[in-house]
Amino acid sequence: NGHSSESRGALIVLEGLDRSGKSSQSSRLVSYLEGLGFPAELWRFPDRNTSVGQMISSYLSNKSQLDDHTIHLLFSSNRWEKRSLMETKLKSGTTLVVDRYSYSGVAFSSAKGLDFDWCKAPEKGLPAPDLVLFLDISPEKAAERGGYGDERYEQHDFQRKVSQQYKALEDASWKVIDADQAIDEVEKQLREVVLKCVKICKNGKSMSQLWL
Ligand code: Z5A
Ligand code: MG
Repeated sequence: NGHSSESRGALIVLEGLDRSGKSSQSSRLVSYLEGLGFPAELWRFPDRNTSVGQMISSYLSNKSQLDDHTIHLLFSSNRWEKRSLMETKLKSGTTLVVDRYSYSGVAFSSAKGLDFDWCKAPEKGLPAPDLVLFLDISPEKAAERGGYGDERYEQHDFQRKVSQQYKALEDASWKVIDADQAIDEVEKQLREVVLKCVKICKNGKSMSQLWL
């Protein structure tokens, strides 16, 4: 009815295994939205620019060792430290296209063997995505793309476990896209759902909190 509802930007998250195409597609989506006149920004987690992000970066590149629980909580606090800015941007009408979010947090840590619900707990109450675009690809196909680098987690059997944990997180906000298609075809399919979502949020869909 337009009385209490307020126009805002959409929180759109891209998830998927390594090399599934998240970073490529995130930046294409931002250009697409900007081209249509919708304010949009590209975000990514981990945000390696903060001091917490630098600890995470050092861990990922094997320059430091951390207990599995500790690194899990650092990834989570890296999202919490960006929460108020995320909310401010969304309320001001900017759509955020986010390369990885809490789903990566839970999928990677639980794939190591940490308790699934324990992994979800610190994420509860973060801004809930309006749309999660899951770029679906097998670990084998993903590995064919330029090969994995030297970072922790970039190994075959581990990626398979991550894939299983992702499946356990799927809910109604997810749109699963076959990521083993040509890059332009994936983009085309993403554009369609993203535009729909941005329009719904602009028309005042209320914001909600993750996993509460
Ligand atoms: N992690 C965690 O444990 N907990 C958390 O809370 C969070 C993250 C947030 C770093 O993340 C690690 O942190 C990550 C999860 C963990 N672990 N690992 N490994 P990251 O975001 O820095 O991860 P990444 O290594 O940057 O992901 P990625 O390898 O960059 O994948 P991507 O972004 O999905 O793919 P891409 O860069 O867009 O594309 C990869 C290549 O494939 C590239 O050469 C493209 O040109 C090519 N490509 C893309 N699409 C296609 C198609 N459709 N066809 C053919 N080729 C393609
Ligand atoms: Mg990436």
